[in-house]
Amino acid sequence: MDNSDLFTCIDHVAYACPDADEAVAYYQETFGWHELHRESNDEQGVLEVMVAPAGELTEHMTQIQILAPLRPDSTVGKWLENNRPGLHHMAWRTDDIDTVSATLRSRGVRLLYDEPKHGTHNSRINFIHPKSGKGVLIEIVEPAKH
Ligand code: CMX
Ligand code: CO
Repeated sequence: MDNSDLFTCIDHVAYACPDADEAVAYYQETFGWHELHRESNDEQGVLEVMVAPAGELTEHMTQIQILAPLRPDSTVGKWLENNRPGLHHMAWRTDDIDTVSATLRSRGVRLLYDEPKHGTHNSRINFIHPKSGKGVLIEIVEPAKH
C-alpha cells in the first residue's frame, strides 16, 4: 500500500464526558450541530453520539463523537477518573483496515487489538496506542460498505 493510500480523511474527533445528552444538547442549541446517529457499544462500554455540522454527511465530512461511559470500569469511565471532560481520541478513516494494520505493524506501530473490533455504524475499528501516536490515542476506522 502506497503511503498516500493509507487514510482518506479524519472520520471523527471524540469528546468524552459523563453526560452525553447534556453535551449533545449544548452542541445543537449553541453551535447548531446535528445529531446523526447514536448507539450503545457494550463491548467498548460507551454511549456514542455522532454529531455533524450539517444534517447529512458529505463524503469526507468530519464528525464529532460524543462519548459517555456506560459503566465506571469502562475505558472512558476510567479515563474520566483521571481527566476532566475533553478530547479523548481522533479517528482516521481508511478503506482497508486490514492492509493499513499490517503496514503499520511492519513499521513498529503498536495497535491495541490483534483483529479489528465493532465500531460505530457497523464500522471495523482498531486503535494506535498513544505511545505510538505521539501521545494521542488514534482510532482507525473502516466504515461499513453499503
Ligand atoms: N489519549 C492519550 N493518552 C492516553 C489516553 C488518551 N485517551 N488514555 C490513556 N492515555 C495514556 C495515559 O496518559 C498514560 O500515559 P503515561 O504512561 O505517559 O502516563 C498511558 O496512556 C496509560 O494510561 P492508563 O490510564 O493506564 O490507560 P490504559 O492503559 O488503561 O488505557 C488505552 C489506555 C489506550 C489502552 C485505552 O484508552 C483503550 O483501550 N482505548 C481504546 C478503546 C477506547 O478508547 N474505546 C472508547 C471509544 C470507542 C470508539 O471510539 O468507538
Ligand atoms: Co471513536
